[in-house]
Amino acid sequence: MQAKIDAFMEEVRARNAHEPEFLQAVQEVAETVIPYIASNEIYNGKNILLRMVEPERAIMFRVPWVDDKGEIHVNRGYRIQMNSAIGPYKGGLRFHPSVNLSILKFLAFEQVFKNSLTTLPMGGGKGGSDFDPKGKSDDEIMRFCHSFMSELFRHIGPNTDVPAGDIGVGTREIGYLFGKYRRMKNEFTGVLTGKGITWGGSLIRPEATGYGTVYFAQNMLETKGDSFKGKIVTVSGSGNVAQYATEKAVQLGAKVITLSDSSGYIYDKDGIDKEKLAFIMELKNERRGRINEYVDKYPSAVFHKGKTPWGEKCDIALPCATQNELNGDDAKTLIANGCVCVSEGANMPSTPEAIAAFHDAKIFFAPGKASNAGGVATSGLEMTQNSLRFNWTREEVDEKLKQIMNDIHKKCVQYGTDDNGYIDYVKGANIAGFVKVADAMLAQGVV
Ligand code: NDP
Ligand code: 2IT
Repeated sequence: MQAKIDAFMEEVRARNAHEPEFLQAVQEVAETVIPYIASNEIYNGKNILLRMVEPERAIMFRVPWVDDKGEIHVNRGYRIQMNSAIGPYKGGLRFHPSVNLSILKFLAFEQVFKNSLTTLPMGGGKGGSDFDPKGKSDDEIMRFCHSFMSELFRHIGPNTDVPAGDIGVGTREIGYLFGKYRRMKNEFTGVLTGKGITWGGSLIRPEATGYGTVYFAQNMLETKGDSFKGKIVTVSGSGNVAQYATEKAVQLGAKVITLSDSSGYIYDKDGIDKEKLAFIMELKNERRGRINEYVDKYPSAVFHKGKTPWGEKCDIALPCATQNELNGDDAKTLIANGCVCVSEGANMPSTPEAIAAFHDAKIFFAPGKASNAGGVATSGLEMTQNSLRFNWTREEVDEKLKQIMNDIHKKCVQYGTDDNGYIDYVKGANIAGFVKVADAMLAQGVV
């Protein structure tokens, strides 16, 4: 079996040699899905996985824009349309200086499996730009978004490809992108998700990724009769996902002791309560400040410059910042400190060495494609509401989100339970995500 996996990876590596993140994401899927294919006759000899690692389309374009001083800049824009076998391409846009083809292909590939797991009819895609929103004025952000959409608009549509937010893209950016699309197409359609509430957005979409990550962790804990009550939780990041993961964990009775950004992390031994979280939201979402400002406001907290939170003792860890932010040594430290549950809010935050350590220690580990699927699932619910021209209440959307996270958990248990009873959520998510897309691809022939 290992020889089959190695041969497959060799072929993928030869074609995508300079794409380490993409190869990392594919390797993880190959290791669990290739053995499954081998033992399931219908998928044999169809090269389905080889077809799935090749984007249906990858678009790359110039994004010129003018700053407040009148200087002209050029960034690179992308949209990877990975797989549309089960629905229109769906996935976020990331604006961050690290964005490149490898990162967007890994994200688009993960998105195909994640969207399949949500039970909703959505294919997978991802896009973005190496534009750095940090330190830019509102007007500069608007001009950049308008320029980006003046090319992207010809490749997307409510039945073709429906982008949303990701790192560096929130409601403000979606607003500017939507405005430009609407003007260019002369259409008001559900072409983007994460829209504002008065112009086609869904209640709970801002909360959905963070809430879903906690709901999924709750599902895992419940398999052993455990819960969030009284637990110590470390969270990384301080953006959209981290904020709402913190909110839900606190609501469920946990104490969240850390948050971070790319400059370091804050440790608050008293816990980040509702009032402190409101401060973080204002700091990050309105003033666009840095996390170290937290200790000016709450002097009993400590800022650890240039460090990640994984050295702090906790019961539950929620990595909600970015890929490969938690390595093998971090995982070993977490385990040694008694951590029993890791639920990924970010995409691929744990390195392969970290995942192996979690599996060896037999603790609960949920890969992002399962545990952070609540965001895109609620985007799917936004699309449904747009098509119905109707809005559901907060309670209705939250209930549907919970149900979807339950269903994803059940599927992971179905496909991921090992002979010794340990639930390998990586295997479960990969196989369950694969089956739906593969069956659709088989039914539609070689297209
Ligand atoms: P935001 O832009 O709102 O926040 C990102 C946070 O992560 C910030 O605190 C940022 O710090 C930190 N961060 C980003 N890059 C790095 C880095 N290289 N090193 C350290 N910290 C970093 O993004 P989101 O909260 O939306 O996204 C966070 C993660 O969740 C991403 O992996 C994203 O793909 C994933 N995700 C998001 C979904 C959504 O609906 N938004 C859905 C599913 C997954 P700083 O400000 O210093 O850059
Ligand atoms: O990684 C993700 O799932 C997202 N950034 C959300 C995508 C979406 O279409 O809502």
